[in-house]
Formats: sequence, structure tokens, C-alpha cells
Amino acid sequence: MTPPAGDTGTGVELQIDRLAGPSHLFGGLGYGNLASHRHAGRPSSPRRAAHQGLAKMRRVVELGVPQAVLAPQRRPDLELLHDCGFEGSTARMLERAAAEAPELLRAAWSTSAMWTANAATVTASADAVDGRLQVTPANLTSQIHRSREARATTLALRELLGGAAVVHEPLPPALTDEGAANHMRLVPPGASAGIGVFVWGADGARFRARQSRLASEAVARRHHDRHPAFWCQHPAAVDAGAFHNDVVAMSIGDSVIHHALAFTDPDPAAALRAAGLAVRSIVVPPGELSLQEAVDSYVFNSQLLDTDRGRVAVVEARCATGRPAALCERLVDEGIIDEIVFVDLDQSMGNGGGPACLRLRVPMSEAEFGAVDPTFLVDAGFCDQLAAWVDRHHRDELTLDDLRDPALVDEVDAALDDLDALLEDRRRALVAA
Ligand code: SUG
Repeated sequence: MTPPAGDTGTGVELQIDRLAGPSHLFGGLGYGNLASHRHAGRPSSPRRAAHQGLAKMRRVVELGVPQAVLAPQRRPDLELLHDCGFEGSTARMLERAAAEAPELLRAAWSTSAMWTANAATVTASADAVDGRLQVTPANLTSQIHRSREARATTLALRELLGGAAVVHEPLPPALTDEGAANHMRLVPPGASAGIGVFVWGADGARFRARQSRLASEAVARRHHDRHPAFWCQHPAAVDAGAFHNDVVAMSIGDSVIHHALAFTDPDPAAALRAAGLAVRSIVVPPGELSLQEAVDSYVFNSQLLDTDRGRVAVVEARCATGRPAALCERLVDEGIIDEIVFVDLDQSMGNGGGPACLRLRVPMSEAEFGAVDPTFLVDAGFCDQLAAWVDRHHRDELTLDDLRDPALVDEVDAALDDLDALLEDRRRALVAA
């Protein structure tokens, strides 16, 4: 197939992050997620988690890239506890859940919606046959705590993106879907549309895959993707802790950078090149970086951005030395990346979430971007306000024992009410301006 010449019509790539909530915890809840298993039960710092996420957003804004922020979802999820048979007062529900089903209590408090790469899969309007920006919120049904995100995320994305996007309902629950963490967009030079790469998982011997093939195909179909490609995650990667593709692969423009054991096909983009689509692959062999080094460092989870300064990689601080650093240098030497910016995200990393996990990319036309609700668009002043909100409400330390305390419910409610009020004031001020 010859790529049609022209402009992809996606001049803007909006980054959507979500603030870490006041009950950010290390619950050991992430299936097949080694960092989450390793940190289970350690004290967390909700305050540091939120500040680190905000600092990343600030860097993105400084780079001139549009950035939106979503409020944390309401927790604890008492409806989950109620549906699981816990009744009575809030205090009674928390106490009984702590004694009888501590995993459900942790799930009810989880602020895992902060990893917005799992919020939805997005297809640019230029890539859709019907010319509409398509969004399917991920159902995240492979895990209890994450399955509770989808309903509120659907509403939040509809509110944020306005009429410019078709925000579908999540897929039927049996088709496990984890969103953009398993999706990449490749745009061959001069092409008028991108290729939507949908990555689904093959079960390993140790861990089951989270993304089902039927889900990936269903999303591509309902998005009317002009040129979908389906790549299968290597079971060795799943077993090594790559519970999402974005732990072992990343993309920007015409380039995909991935570990040689990321996919069952060692170089799946070769088939696209054979079809005349000029996409570029950087395949990293185990001798350069082992799967374990990839999973430990999250170097493939860097947030790649097109900016006025060129292509910038926002990379987790632990990649600043050793072989991950050498890979970053190689990407600069080969002209894939122009600049590296390091960020410290240790609170998110403790749960297996790097820079790219914390953002949802939305490629948009200028007109579509114009329909975005400006209340949620971040600038330096808004970052300052949010940082002050975090300082007012987020504890510096949270332990799993705190989750049974009804006082924490009131504390978190007050924090989220305060944020709602802050957003409402901002909305009014923007309307008045
Ligand atoms: O689904 N961790 C998340 C991390 C998601 C990372 N996202 C991307 N790779 N795009 C997950 O495993 C752990 C929560 C806990 O253990 O408390 C968790 O849900």
C-alpha cells in the first residue's frame, strides 16, 4: 500500500494526566506487575506522588505541549464494598473489609486511575474512516481495583473533550481492554493517516496477558481505523513483568522503539515496510538491554513528545545511569530523540507506573483542540494552585492500616470537595474572561 501524501491533520497532541489522589497506596494489587508486588504494604506518600505527577506536567507545559489534568476519582469505593456484602455504617464496612477481605479494602481505596495511559484507546480523526476523533475508555476488567475506573473515566473524557470526540462506552467486560498502554500510532513521512498498532497479549507461563485480542480488534473496528495493525506481545515479556506493552515499546512519529522480545515477531514493523509504509524500527536486543533491565528501568516507558525544541523524551530518573542511559544516548545519536529530560516519579514507579503510564496522548486537529474544556488545561499558575491543594490535603505518609480509619474517608472527601470547588471557580473565571 502506498501512503497517501499530505498532512495528518493532527497538529496538536494533547497530554492528559490525572492527579494522584490523597489515598495513593502500595496495595500490591497490580497483576503481573513486579514493582507493585515488591512494594506491597510499604508506606506510601500521597503528597510526593501528587507533587511528582504535577512536576512532570509542569515540564510538559514548559516544553510548549498542551497538557490537561483530571481530578482523582472518588474513593473509597463504598459501592464496591457494599456489592461484596459489606453493610452498615462506613466505619463498620471498613472494619469488616479490613478483617475479612483486605484486598477488597485496598481496591476500594486505590487511586490507580492516575495511570491515564490505561484510561482509553484513542484514534485520531485523520486515521478514522468517518473522520471523527474516536475514544474507547478501557474497561480494565482484568483487575478488580482498575475495573472500577471505567464509568467515571468515560464521563470525565466526555466532559473534557467536548463534542469534538466520539467517546464510546467501554467494551463488554469479558473482552479485557487496558487502553492506550497497548496501542501506538505510527505516521509514515508524508502520509495523510497514521497506522494504529493494537498490541494484544499472549499468556505467559507465569502471568496471563491482560489485553485480549478480541478487545484490540473490537476497538479498531468501532474506531473505523483506516489502517490497523495487530501485534502480539511476547509471552516472555509478559512473564518478565511487561503487563502492558508500554513497558517494552514506545513510539513517536514514524518510529517505533522496542525490545527484541516485546513481540512474538522480533520486528513486526518489517511487514509494514514491505507494504510500502516507511516506518522506522529501533529494535533493542537482549545483549544491549535484558528484558529484566527494561522492566526494572522503564526506559521504554519514556514520554516521547514533539516540541518546538524537537523531539523530547521525558525519562524516569533511574534511567540516568548504566545501560538504560546508554540506550537513551543511542536514540539521540540516531536522531530519534533530540533531548532527554529526567523526572523523579518514585511513588508512581513503586506501583509500576512510569512517565508514559501517567499520560494519555490525544492527537487532535486545531479545531478539535478548540472544543476541549479549558478548565482542565494546565498552565504554570494552575500548577501552583494544584500544588497548594496537594499541600493542604495529602498526607506525607499513608500505611495500609490507615485504610480502616473512617477519619480518612472524611479527609479524602474534604480534599476532593475542595478540588471540585477550585475547578468550579476556574470554570467561572474562564467564562467571565
Ligand atoms: O495496572 N498499578 C498499575 C500500573 C499501571 C501502569 N500503566 C501503564 N503501564 N501504562 C497496574 O498494574 C498497582 C496498584 C497497587 O498495587 O496499589 C497498579 O494498579
